[in-house]
Amino acid sequence: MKNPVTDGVVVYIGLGSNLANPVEQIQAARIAITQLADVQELAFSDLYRSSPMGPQDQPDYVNAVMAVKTDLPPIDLLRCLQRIENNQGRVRKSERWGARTLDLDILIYGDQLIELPDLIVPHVGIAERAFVLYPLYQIAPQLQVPGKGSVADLLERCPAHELKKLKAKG
Ligand code: 5RY
Ligand code: CA
Ligand code: CA
Ligand code: CA
Repeated sequence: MKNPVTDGVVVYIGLGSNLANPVEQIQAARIAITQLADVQELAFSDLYRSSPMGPQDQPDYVNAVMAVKTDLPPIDLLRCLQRIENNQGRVRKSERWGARTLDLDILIYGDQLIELPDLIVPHVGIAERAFVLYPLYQIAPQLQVPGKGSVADLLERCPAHELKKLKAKG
């Protein structure tokens, strides 16, 4: 029998959407992730709206971060998250970093450094993205990002980018 206190790895997942009612997309993704077997929700940040980083010719994003505990290996978890993206109507376009109904990123997987063809963890953009660091700091202010330092220090050094808190997650 598995012990929920001692078994599994703590994983931080970034959620983002800027199409087809982003708030509802994020809420639906939260439910879908929590309903995965072998994944339990530990914490969920508020929702934040911000202008797009990267290509600017797209709608504002809504972002959040959740902490889960899981027994799934990183690649298995990635495949589950990609299936949820697809189920919520994500369409791959030729333009890099274009608008999407749902983007789910594994930000941090325990204390692991992962460099697989499909998966780099900690997430490559984590230190430069206020839309990741702010909600991450909200749910894990003491967290150390493997190989990169504390979330608090990363946030202090992150280029300013205005985030608007949307609503309590309820
Ligand atoms: C930069 C380039 C590409 C930052 C830079 C991306 C989101 C990036 C986004 C999101 C917001 C993207 C990846 N310099 N902007 N841009 N939220 N994703 N606000 O989730 F993030 S594309
Ligand atoms: Ca579950
Ligand atoms: Ca992303
Ligand atoms: Ca992604």
